Amino acid sequence: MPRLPMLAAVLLLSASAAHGSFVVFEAAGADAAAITAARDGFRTAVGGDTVAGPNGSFGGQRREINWDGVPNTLADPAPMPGDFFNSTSPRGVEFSTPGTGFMVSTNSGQSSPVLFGFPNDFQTFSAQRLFTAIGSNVTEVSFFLPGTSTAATTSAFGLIFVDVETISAKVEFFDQDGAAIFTRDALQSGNQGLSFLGAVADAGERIGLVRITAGLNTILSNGNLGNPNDDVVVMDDFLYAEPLQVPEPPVLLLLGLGLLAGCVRRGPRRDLT
Ligand SMILES: [Ca+2]
Ligand SMILES: [Ca+2]
Ligand SMILES: [Ca+2]
Repeated sequence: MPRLPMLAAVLLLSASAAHGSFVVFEAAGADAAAITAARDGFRTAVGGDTVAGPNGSFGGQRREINWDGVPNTLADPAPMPGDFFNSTSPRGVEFSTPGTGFMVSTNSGQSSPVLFGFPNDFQTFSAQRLFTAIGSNVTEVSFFLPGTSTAATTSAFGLIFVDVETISAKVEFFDQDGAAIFTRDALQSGNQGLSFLGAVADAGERIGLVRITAGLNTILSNGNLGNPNDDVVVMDDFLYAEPLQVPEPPVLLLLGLGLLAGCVRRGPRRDLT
C-alpha cells in the first residue's frame, strides 16, 4: 500500500476525534417534575425503551442505576462495594474515590436515618435510596463488559444530583487513553432541589472514564459533614449507554501510527477539553 493514502486516512481519523462534541441534556428545579423532561430527552437520545435493559450484556440498550434495589445489608450504615454494579448486579460499571468508599441511603424503618440524616436538604428522584462517596466529593466511574474485567467504553452518561446550591457539581469525561473530552457544571437547583446533567456523544466519541464531582463538601457519616460551611451534594439515578468493548486498532492503523509517531510528537498539542 502506498504510504501517502495511509497517512491521509490516519490524519482524517484523528481530526474527527478531536472535533467531536457532546449533546447536553440538563435541567434543575424543586422537584422530580422539573427535571423529568430533560431525563427523558437523554433517554431518547441514548436509545432503548423507557425501561432500561436487563443485567449482563443486552444488545445496545440503555442502562440505569437508581440504587433502590441495593439490599439493606449493603446500605447505610454499611458501605456499598465499588464493584457492586459489575459483580453482584452486573451492569458494567465500577466506582472508585479518593475517599474511604461509598454508601447508599437507607430505606425507612431501618436503624439509620433516611436521606443520610439530612431530611431538610435531600430528596429522592427515585425512592428511597440515594448514593454518595464517603469522605470525598469525587466518584469515578469505569466501564466494563458487564460481569467481566474487560475494559469497555460508553457513548453517553447522565445523572441526577441532589441539593446543588452553588456551582459545585460537575461531570468530566475522559477517553480510553485518559484524555479529557468533556466537562460541564450542573445547573443549580436551590436547597433540596434536583439537577439532571447528561451528555451524549454525537461524533463517535467513546467515554472510558467519568469523574463526578458532587458538591464542595463531603459526607463523613449520617448527618456529619467534612466542612459544614460548603455545599453538600449527593446523587440519585445514573443513566448510560451500554458499555462496549474497546476495539483493537486495525493492523494497518497501527502501522500508520508507527510511521507517524515522530511528527505527531513534534506537532502542536490539541486541547480536547
Ligand atoms: Ca441544602
Ligand atoms: Ca433512588
Ligand atoms: Ca447542597
